[in-house]
Amino acid sequence: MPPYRLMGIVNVTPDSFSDGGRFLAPDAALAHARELAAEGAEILDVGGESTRPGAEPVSPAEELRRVLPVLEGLAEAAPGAQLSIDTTKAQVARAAIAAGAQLVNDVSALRGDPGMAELIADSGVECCLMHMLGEPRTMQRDPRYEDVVDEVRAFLEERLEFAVAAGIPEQRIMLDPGIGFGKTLAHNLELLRRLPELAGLGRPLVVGTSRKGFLGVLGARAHGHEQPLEPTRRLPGTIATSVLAFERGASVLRVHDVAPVAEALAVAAATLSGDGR
Ligand code: HH2
Repeated sequence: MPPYRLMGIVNVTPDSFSDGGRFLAPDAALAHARELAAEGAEILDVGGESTRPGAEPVSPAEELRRVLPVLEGLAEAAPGAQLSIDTTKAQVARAAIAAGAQLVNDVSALRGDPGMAELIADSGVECCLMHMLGEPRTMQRDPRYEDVVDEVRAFLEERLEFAVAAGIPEQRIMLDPGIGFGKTLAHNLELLRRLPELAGLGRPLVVGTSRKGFLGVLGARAHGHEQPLEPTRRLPGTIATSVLAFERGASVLRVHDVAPVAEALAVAAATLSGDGR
């Protein structure tokens, strides 16, 4: 068993920053998710609401209309994969769990919906708690920290305590620094560079850099261009940061392009362990 897991991103949205609209039809999303599972995604993260900077909120009914057929289809079509629901709403999570989701990926870290913690505690599923400064509509307007790593660490520690106090066993909780969620390029780099400080919290770390804006900026600089690279051209940066995050303690990598990241991580893990068999 590799010392990491890949979480494949299944965005059933018209407006996600990198693949909005491509997989809005349930059949297209299902086919895409099956492909990600075949490429090595042990977790499939299904989301019906974009959290890109500036995104407008979606109603629970609309979110459910998008994600439920995909989760129901995947429960049959990809029985080996762990299904994750990317939502901040308890109503959406409840129906998703009934349809087969075993993990709730809550980018609000249980702050978005007062019913979410109890639902997760009672239903026995796992959860991922992510750091975000502000909310998606406004989070990239001049985010500031004294020390981003210290502040993210303190936040995650507090949310972990909150979740445990609400009845969610610690073994069912993963933590995520929330790359790109209310963070500048420098903040993202600092968090990745000092990831071992977050690994010190003792829970598995999820890291999602896939195709994010800071990789567009750094990638463009590498070519001497001013305009950030388009999201679909950010795979080299996604691989570099995913490998480094793994080396610094991440155990789940959330990515759009599963096959190439799986290959890069296999090589990185073999190199680190020296095990060529
Ligand atoms: N990033 C996004 C969404 N959900 N969840 C976790 N735990 N960690 C992340 O870094 C994370 C996340 C944003 O990426 P994407 O889903 O591709 O975009 P969008 O929110 O526009 O659908």
